[in-house]
Amino acid sequence: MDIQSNLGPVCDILLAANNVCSLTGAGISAESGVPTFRGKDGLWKTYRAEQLATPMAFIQDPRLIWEWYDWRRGIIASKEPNDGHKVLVEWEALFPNFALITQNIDGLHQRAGSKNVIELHGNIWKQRCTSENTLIENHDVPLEEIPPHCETCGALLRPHVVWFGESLDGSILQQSFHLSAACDVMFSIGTSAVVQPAASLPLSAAEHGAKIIEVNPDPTPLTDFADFSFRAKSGEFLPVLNDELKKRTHQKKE
Ligand code: BV8
Repeated sequence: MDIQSNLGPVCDILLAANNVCSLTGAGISAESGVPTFRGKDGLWKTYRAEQLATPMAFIQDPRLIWEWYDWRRGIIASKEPNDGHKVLVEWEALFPNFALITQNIDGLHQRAGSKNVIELHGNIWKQRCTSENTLIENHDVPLEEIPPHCETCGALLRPHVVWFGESLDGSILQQSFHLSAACDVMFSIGTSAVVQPAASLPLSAAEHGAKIIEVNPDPTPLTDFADFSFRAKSGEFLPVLNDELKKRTHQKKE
């Protein structure tokens, strides 16, 4: 889809919108240097993420799984949010109601300055006691102890993330589907749109009449359902769209 000729129509839709929602995936952090989940850089040792991000893998070898998360934490801690993250921070103030729903666990949206981030799959900087279910936040890089143990009861800690085969937090999921159904525009940014139930959010938005805008260098299963699908990197495209939006907002005020 040609960017220049479609910026105008997209801006018109956004400037008329009250509720704007954005679903992000690993691709929005790619330009920060964080490996995506399924990209060629997504491998660790000889394992694919889907083999490691499961409860069974953790039960079988908690040390291996924590080594993987420790490696990811080290990479994320050394990177910075990119211009794509920063545009979404601006949109919290620009639109009357802006909702940011992310599949990412890297915390880069928060580090960029986004205040209200709905984390569907948890957060790599939080750990949960496997016995008491208590939550702690820990930013040590590298981790002092692998695998880490609860200081209160000594039980194993696990990453506070949602693994494959695990259900998402019911209230977070309900809130996300409510926001998707209520929005006028839904962005799908940097996600391969294959992981459920997150991938159903833009489809739910479309069913309720929202315009769908996808930003991804590659086509995805969502592409055919999108009103606009830009073959672009989010860190490059979002600032271009944001500049055009601000120009038109300024013109509107004159
Ligand atoms: C659930 C946290 C109910 C962990 C993640 C069989 C058994 C059990 C379950 C299933 C099953 N079959 C299907 C399922 C459901 C399963 C699922 O969807 N599987 C898929 C793979 C088919 N889902 C679940 O299990 C979910 N739970 O359904 O519970 C249940 C319970 C029991 C039994 C059945 C059902 C839980 C899913 C959550 C899993 N946890 N992460 C961790 O991170 O360690 S998911 C993981 O994938 C990440 O969170 C990631 O965010 C997410 C989605 O991936 P993407 O973000 O899209 O990343 P990806 O690499 O795929 O794509 C990146 C994209 O960016 C690409 O398109 C690329 O082109 C683009 N890109 C690259 N550069 C840029 C860019 N875009 C823009 N700019 C750039 N510069």
